[in-house]
Amino acid sequence: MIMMDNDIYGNTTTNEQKRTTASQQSGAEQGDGFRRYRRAAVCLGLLGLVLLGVAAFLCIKYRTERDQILESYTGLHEDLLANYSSCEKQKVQLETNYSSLVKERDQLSSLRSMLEAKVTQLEKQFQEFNCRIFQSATEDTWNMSRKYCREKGGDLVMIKSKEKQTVLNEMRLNGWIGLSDESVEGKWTWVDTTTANQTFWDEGQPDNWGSVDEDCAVFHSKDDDPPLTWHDHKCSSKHLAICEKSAFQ
Ligand SMILES: [Ca+2]
Ligand SMILES: [Ca+2]
Repeated sequence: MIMMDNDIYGNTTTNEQKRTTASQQSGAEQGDGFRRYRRAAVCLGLLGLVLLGVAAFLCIKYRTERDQILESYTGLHEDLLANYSSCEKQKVQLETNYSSLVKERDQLSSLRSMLEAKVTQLEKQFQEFNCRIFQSATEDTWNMSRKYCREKGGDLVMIKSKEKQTVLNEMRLNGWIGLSDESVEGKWTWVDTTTANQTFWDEGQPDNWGSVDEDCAVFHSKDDDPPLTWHDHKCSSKHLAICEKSAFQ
């Protein structure tokens, strides 16, 4: 019986030891599992933080770039509007200038037609006088101007009628005419030696101005009617030549 008790006691102890060992093994396993779970949780937490940080960084970067693009677009839009406004103003200005130029062109065209008609009329009138009028390009003395006209087949112009005087004045000519009193003071004669019976001296002319011997006649066009345009000048002074020659030369 005693042996049986010992056996029972021994078995009980062994069983308890086994349970204790099993319990310890189970506790150790639970501890390991808990640590693995904790490490896994920590890793997941860290991963989550990393992902959160990356997401926050990407979000900030996206917003920054978006703001920069919007700002750039706004600036570009304002520049385009400003350029468009400037172009519109230039367009209006160019249209105004164009209209002004067209108007000016039409006026000039009208003036040209009028002048051409006037020239045609004057040429016709000079054909009636059987002469053609031309001028020198440079100013010279009376004698040198007469020489110029003669070398061109003509002479300094003679004016023996009011009609011719009027036509020359309408041509707005200025220069020497073929009239002088060099031979006899006060006796004005034409280059063909005839005496000037009908004259068109300006008011106060001839006057030998300043007691200078002024012996040659100059034609100065003016708007007065009748056109009194002649002045006596020193023959050595310089003016353009008003020449005439036969219309048939
Ligand atoms: Ca004189
Ligand atoms: Ca004079």
